[in-house]
Amino acid sequence: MKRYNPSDIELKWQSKWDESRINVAKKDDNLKKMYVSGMFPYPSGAGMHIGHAFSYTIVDTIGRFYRQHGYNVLTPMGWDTFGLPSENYAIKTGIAPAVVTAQNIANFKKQFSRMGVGIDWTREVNSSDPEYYKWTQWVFTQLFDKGLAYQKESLQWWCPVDKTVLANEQVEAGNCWRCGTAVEKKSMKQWFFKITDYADSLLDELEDLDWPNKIKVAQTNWIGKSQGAEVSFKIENKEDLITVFTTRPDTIFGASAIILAPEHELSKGLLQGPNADFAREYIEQSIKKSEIDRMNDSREKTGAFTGSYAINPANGESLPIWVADYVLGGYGTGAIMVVPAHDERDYAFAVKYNLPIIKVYEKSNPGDSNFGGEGKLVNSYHFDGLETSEAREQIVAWLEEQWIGKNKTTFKMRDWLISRQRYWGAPIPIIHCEKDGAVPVPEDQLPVMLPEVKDYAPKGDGRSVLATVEEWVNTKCPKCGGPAKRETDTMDGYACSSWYLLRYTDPKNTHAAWNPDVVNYWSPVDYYVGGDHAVAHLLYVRFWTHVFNEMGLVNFKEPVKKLVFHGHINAEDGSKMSKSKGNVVDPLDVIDQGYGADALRTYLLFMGPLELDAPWDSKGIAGVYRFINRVWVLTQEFLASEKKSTKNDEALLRLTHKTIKKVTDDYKRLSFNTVVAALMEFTNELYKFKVDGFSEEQWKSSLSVLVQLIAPLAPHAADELWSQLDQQGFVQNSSWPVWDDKLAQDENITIVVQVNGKVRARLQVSKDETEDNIKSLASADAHVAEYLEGKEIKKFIYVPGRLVSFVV
Ligand code: ANZ
Repeated sequence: MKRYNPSDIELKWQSKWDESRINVAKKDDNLKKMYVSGMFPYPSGAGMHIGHAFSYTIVDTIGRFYRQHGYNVLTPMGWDTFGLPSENYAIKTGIAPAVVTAQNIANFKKQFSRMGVGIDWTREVNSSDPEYYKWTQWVFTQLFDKGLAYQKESLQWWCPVDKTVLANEQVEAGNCWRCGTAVEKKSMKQWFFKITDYADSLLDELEDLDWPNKIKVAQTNWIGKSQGAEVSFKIENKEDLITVFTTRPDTIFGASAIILAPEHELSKGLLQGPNADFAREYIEQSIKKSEIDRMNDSREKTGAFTGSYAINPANGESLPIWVADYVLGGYGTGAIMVVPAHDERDYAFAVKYNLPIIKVYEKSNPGDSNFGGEGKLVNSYHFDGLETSEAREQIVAWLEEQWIGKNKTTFKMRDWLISRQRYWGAPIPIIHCEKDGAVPVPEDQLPVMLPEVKDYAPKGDGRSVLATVEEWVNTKCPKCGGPAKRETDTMDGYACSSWYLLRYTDPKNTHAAWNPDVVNYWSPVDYYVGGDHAVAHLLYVRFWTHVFNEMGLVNFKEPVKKLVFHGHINAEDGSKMSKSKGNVVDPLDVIDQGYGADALRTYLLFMGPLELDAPWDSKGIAGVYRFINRVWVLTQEFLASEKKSTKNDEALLRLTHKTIKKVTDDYKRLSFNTVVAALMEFTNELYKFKVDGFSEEQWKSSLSVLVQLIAPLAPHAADELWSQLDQQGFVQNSSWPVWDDKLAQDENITIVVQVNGKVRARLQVSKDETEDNIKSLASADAHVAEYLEGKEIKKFIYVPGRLVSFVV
């Protein structure tokens, strides 16, 4: 009897798949398409890690499942190659980033192949390939033409010793992460994309997306839409007005001060009297603090009185004007009215600095905290007695009549800072001309190639090393032909990843970034798989697609229909895997230890619901290996047997149909852990049936079904057994087994699963299922698990045959 030895069969089938070009996808209007992609990886020198293995196994399993259903499946791959690690390596070694990148890609490709991940390599893209970044640059010029790319002076962190700009993450407690020097803010011209113009449409479209709730919430909070009003306050003895943004104009009678952000344009000009020097120093110090520190509400509030006063337009009262660092320069108008009675931060500030605390509404719910919430107005003259919501409208209308107030919607999201003063990125395709200003590079002159340099280190003047390549910098203005200089900033890598999903559909196009017909056939992506970038990438790619839609370049707004946001795989003890701790599991080691790719893939999907983090378990992988081995051995026994029995067993038939139904449903729900469990169960049952002997026809059919059902998980073993069973072609090209509803019918019942009173899932369980089993089935359900994750289950209720309910 042949033994199951993954290393004998896996390489063989991998080359057969490659030879037959089974994963090459062609547009075919007669076929239903299915576009499945992972987030393209950064090909690091360390090679593929377990997270890659997990992510791309999910992609591949979905792809194979739909191929077996006759879909025209697209599973492409590409490389996110620009960025700091390669550049830093180049600075250290002098080896060109492109050279190292090419080596790393070759290694990654081999590794994907070893995992059995089926990829259409004819569509490979690489973001640092000039053929690719030509079109990234082209998109930039399109955004520029639409007024969506602009240059603006903005304050950046600057290290006076290293003479370089630092990212927010590179400032540690006010000091440079490299040399420890106190950083400064330096005003520099930077390029931005106007994502804020799309804040509303990005919010609106979010609602209907089939994305995990937590990602939608993260994006909603990031966009941070806030409806309120702007109100202008006169300054005593001055012409200027201070405009504040408030979500609670109904509390204007309770204002007891005005606070300006330290960086507010009026703050220094208002300093007068004995406190002026202190306030000036306070402003200087505050500007240096990071926004994250300033937003930390647990910090004690600080501030300084400017010596000036404003007038409350509602009641004519004089309000001291302060400067305080908890008011941020970049949000709203950078100025607030302080209402200590109803805002927690203002309260803390007022207590510290002895400002009046004036209550201006009574809570409708007296038990509630004083802050926030609704009620009836008091101490507010003729508005007394109004509901707060009504008062908001009336007070704004009243201020509007006097031209000092209006409704205003504000967003937390800022424009996307795209400039990087680094070498290894796509050069921003702009030429600066004294006469014509910033001129985009015309399409026929793209790409603006990165020039070759010898030394990649920034020179310390805050510009990228590109600024030193004079023959590259000095050029002609595309408009007037006069002498001009190239922009020396490169683009943030997120620009490259904001359109690669479109490029995959038409990767060889040399006339355009893509052909709309081709993109519109394949897109949007049906399943997009990843475990990171909840906000940045997943928001930017939506933003660009909204713009492309407006430009008529694509016929959809949203690039991704279903987002599969998976958890992370931790070390056996539950801690994060990290090189320094030496607890990293290398997927290729696991394969080489003899488990093979099939067991690794199947185990990765068996670890739990995709959404959840899970610890690696070496016993677990051994168990899954044994399971595949059992499928193997059973097939060998069947092949070697005399097949004496001729009777077709009704129970075996029913079991087979039930399994097809259950497994198909679970695959569709991406509930792969329960797919594996069901196939293990099926295999166990088959072993029980075999004691009666094998009947040729029925067993061939049941084993073939088992092989087809396991194929998306363990494709190599599946193809091997498929051919041993004398079936034709690859399993991927066979058609998915169908079940007969009558045979698949179980005495099943439907159990409703609630979490905190909300229905989160409906479970199909056998009517004899035990309470314990139902509880674990319910908590393993992906939709339920999402709401249980990280929570303590306070109560569990089971109403037999009807309902389970978790209270967390
Ligand atoms: C008066 C007031 C009374 C406020 C009250 C709240 C409660 P969101 O919801 O986050 O938009 N604010 C406005 N601009 C700010 C800035 N640049 N930095 C810090 N805080 C700022 O919050 C809006 C509220 O946050 C505004 O409404 C303002 O305080 C404060 F009972 O005005 B409010």
